[in-house]
Amino acid sequence: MRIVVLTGGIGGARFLLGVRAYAREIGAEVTAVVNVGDDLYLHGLKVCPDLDSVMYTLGGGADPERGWGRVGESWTVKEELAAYGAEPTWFGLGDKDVATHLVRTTMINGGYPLHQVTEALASRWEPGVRLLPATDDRLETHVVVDVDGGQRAIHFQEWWIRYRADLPTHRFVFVGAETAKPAPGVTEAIAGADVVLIAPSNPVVSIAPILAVPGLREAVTDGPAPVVGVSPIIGAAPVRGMADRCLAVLGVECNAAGVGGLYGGRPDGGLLDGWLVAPEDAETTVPGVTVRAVPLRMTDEAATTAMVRAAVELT
Ligand code: GDP
Ligand code: FO1
Ligand code: CA
Repeated sequence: MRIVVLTGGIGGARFLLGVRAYAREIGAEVTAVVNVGDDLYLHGLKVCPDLDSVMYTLGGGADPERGWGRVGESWTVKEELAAYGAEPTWFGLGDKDVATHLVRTTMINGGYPLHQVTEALASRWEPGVRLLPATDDRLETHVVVDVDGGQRAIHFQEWWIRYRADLPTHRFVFVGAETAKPAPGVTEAIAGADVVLIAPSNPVVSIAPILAVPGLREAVTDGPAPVVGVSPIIGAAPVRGMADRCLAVLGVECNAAGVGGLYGGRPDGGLLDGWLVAPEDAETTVPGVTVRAVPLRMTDEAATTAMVRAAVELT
């Protein structure tokens, strides 16, 4: 069996721990198609937060409390940059993490495409699933906001970290999406999948930028595999993070029905055949979609594996 997972960073990475465990049980192969919209250049270094969250989590090197970056991190580089007054000071690169960005940036500058760089980095971490960036091309999520008396587009990271998503916000723009191409292997993996899972990632800034790569959404909607999504919203709130603020910008209600409706049912040209919601959201309906309620809190690998089994069995 071949499983493809569309995923963002922390929520997606935790979900992938369960996908990997389930795949080991049944002898399946897993390909994760990872968001690159959060990526940015900082101090000359190419940083890929979602790819790194997935790689470090599956490789056993992630900080479990923060969710991003490396466990046992030190911050000398950050402190030294601050001593120079080097901006931005609101984004912190840990010392161990910097090594990843140095290797990545050297390879990118040497002409290697991001999927090959990702494969090279992952050979150290042995994540046990194939990690593919959604695209090798530069695709960045920017956010149109009112700030400092004017309307401006700022990078997603500045909106998320510096302003905690707490600015009058008009829309998200996936800069570069029009001309981006799916990374080699992405559409092939989707076309060859037995099931496509949409991780309980942020639908607006983790899943939407993946689907904004021309041809990628169509590969999923027109592909042979059933598509099952897992709700990142339990009750009326994200389990962590600020997906509520992202959904509000789109005018989508922050609940499992809102996100399910945003993805849409496949019979209506949407993505989903199946939608997993939490027991407290069991009344959720999405037109054209089979909805099932199961516990959706990824408290440990066994709970997450049970979620993944329920998702696959929904197809
Ligand atoms: P990010 O890129 O690092 O923001 O991570 P993702 O986009 O992959 O995941 C963020 C989403 O994961 C948030 O909207 C959370 O609500 C969701 N999430 C985190 N933990 C859980 C959990 O235990 N269960 C469910 N269902 N969703 C979760
Ligand atoms: N999140 C923060 O809240 N503050 C940071 O200083 C920060 C630094 C950082 C460095 C590398 C990395 O891979 C992720 C980092 N994150 C940080 C997390 C990240 O900005 C977001 O959580 C995700 O991009 C949202 O998916
Ligand atoms: Ca993300």
